[in-house]
Amino acid sequence: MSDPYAPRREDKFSFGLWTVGNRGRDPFGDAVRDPLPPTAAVAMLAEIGAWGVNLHDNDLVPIDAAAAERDRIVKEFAGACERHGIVVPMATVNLFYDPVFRDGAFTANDRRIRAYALQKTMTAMDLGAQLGAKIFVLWGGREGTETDACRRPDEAIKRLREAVDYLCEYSIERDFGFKFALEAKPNEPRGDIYMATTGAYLGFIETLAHPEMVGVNPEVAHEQMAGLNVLHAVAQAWEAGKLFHIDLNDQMPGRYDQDFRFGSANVKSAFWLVKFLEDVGYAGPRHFDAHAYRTEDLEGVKDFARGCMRTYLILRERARRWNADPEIQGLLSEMDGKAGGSEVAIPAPHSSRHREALLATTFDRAGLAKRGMAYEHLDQLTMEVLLGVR
Ligand code: GLT
Ligand code: MN
Ligand code: MN
Repeated sequence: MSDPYAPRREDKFSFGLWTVGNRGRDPFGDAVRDPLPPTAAVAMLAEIGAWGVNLHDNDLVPIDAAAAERDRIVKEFAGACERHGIVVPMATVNLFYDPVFRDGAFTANDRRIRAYALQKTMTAMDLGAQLGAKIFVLWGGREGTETDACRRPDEAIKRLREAVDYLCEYSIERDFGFKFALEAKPNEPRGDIYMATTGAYLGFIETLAHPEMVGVNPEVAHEQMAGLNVLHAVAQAWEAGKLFHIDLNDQMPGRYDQDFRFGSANVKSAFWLVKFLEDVGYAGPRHFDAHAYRTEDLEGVKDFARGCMRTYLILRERARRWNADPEIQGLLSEMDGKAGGSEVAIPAPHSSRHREALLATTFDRAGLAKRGMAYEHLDQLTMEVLLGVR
């Protein structure tokens, strides 16, 4: 029998060059793995059954590359993608590594740096478009502060808006067809990063000149770093029609940015997230933005990447089982109180007839308050599905 947890192209699993290429450097220790050339990363992703590869401009093209060198590198990379049947669904720009961005990029106080950040992003959009990407992620890792003495935060928001509006115009003008996906993170590398949560970005997007072109890229670990429920953030994005991309990984709440293998730290949260994405029919890339433990060699990196996909597929199978479980479905169907014989429906939209009927209704408040919800039982059934005994 074929492996039911083997990844397939239609699962749309992708990895960033910076994820499988992560060399294990951290603030206290140097690299432990050799550089993984982009073309080798593509070959490896094909070998393990992934569908796509994502990149920052400088994951592929060195920041100081001359035009001819750039063209050679891009051609070679595009060739490798084609040979191995790997697509480039998403591209992004590195606005955080180079020292020029120490005070931020789009929000930096120095207007020349803001202009350079725009220029660098447009060049990265050219690259992404050339490789076929239709999603452009913007993660403002350096857009933040250690001291709020540096600028008023509302000024930073205005600068960010100007930048995103400018980039939307560029995509329209060049006919790239990009959808921008804004990625939030509460802190690290800055003491505080502006737009700390996905919810903050959802509010910001509505103030843009082209809100229809801009959505979000929630990252599991970034919400969890802030102690938030990532499922709720993802659900709000989905409900608003703004879930353009997703970064799957894992993290113990309250710790540094761990970027662990998907599902490895909070398996129950991962289960609800996979179940949600599958139930609603999210059709975008399932991108793993994580990296292997520092203890690993190249084989360990493959184990890490395979593990991300396999855990997703196991959780998907568990979610289907949960949905098909008659006892679980029975509990769900009793929740809304219809069985209690109430005549009061809650229709939308508001009508005067319904309003008057509702105002005239006598509720058995004490009786309603007594009803147990059976969520203990439901959660235990969930745990048993998840633990494989059901
Ligand atoms: C960086 C960060 C990620 C972002 C990437 C996109 S780069 O590794 O930690 O969360 O998604 O810029
Ligand atoms: Mn990310
Ligand atoms: Mn992260």
